[in-house]
Amino acid sequence: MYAQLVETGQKNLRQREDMSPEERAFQDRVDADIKIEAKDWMPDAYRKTLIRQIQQHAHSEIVGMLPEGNWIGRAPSLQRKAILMAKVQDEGGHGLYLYGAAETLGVSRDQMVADLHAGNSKYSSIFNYPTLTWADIGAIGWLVDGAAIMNQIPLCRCSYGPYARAMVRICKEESFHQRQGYDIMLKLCAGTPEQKAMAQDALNRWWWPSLMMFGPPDADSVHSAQSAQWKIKLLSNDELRQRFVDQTVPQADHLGIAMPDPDLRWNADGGRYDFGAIDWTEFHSVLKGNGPCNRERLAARVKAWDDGAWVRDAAVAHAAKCAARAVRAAA
Ligand code: BYC
Repeated sequence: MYAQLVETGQKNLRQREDMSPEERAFQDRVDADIKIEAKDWMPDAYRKTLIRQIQQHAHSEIVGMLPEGNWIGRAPSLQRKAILMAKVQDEGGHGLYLYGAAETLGVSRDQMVADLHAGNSKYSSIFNYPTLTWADIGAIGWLVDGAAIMNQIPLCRCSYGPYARAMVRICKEESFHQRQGYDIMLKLCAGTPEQKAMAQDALNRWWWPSLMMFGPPDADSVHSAQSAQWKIKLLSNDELRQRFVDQTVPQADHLGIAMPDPDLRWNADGGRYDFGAIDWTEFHSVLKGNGPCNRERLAARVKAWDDGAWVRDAAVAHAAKCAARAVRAAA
């Protein structure tokens, strides 16, 4: 279902002495924290790496609308419904900024969508899990958006200007999303025993997949070294995962619910929480297309694209009519 790894044409880190003069000048700009812009010269592998990452990110935003959109019609109050609708629309907007940023690198939106639908481009593993109860909407905002912010704040400082600038706005909106999720969890945890049990059950199911969002351990992360050299990645998968754990455990304590990890404990010497082993077999199985909802998610996206064909056709016909009218008026 999925391509296993995207080929960027570069297997090893390029050493300075192996670089062409153009590559050296490019690396110097990156090292000096000067943003790379769309029209600047860039190594082909840098361009391909960014297209790979930004389009996966865009797809994640769009596919990420599905599990939450599933609860708009069942939100427990008008206010919760309005908030959730706004959040899901925000995610659609994030997808558009990101597709726009990827287009500046020379790939078309149609190509990116075709890659997603053909299973040639990934989206975040997290969106292949189901939203079974209203508490899952709280857990997604708290944990999934929380993990997303942790990963995305450093991207606001990444070397590629259009991506970095898109991330600034996205991060502002994500922090509202995180707070609305935590607010749902606070309400449930202060409610009846049944409501608190729902919150605990959602935490149990979303905790480990949220930790997987940061990607494989650094030792197994094929793209990290090169992306770090190019300042696409400013912090490693494991560093970000650790920061997320350290930030989130006290929030669970405040809610009065327990992390589903018997090995979790405060490490006073290290100044961090040690946590249990992540099930990487599950992660790789989800990436291969075998998560609980992979097929459903892709089918929903393909159906939405097919159902929207008439809108795209109408927009193209309207644009052609306007252009013909302008030509006639100028004649
Ligand atoms: N899921 O060498 P690595 C959101 C892939 S949206 C699926 O470490 P890299 C939200 C990776 O792509 C959240 N695949 O890769 C939306 C690579 O495969 P390819 C999305 C994953 O790129 C709506 C292979 O594994 N955020 O938060 O250096 C509502 C090897 O990995 C995953 C972004 O996309 C995964 N979890 O680092 C609510 C942020 N992890 O491409 C919330 C931007 C790894 O060779 N992306 N893979 O086929 C990144 O920061 C980086 O791409 C990653 C991975 C840290 C995710």
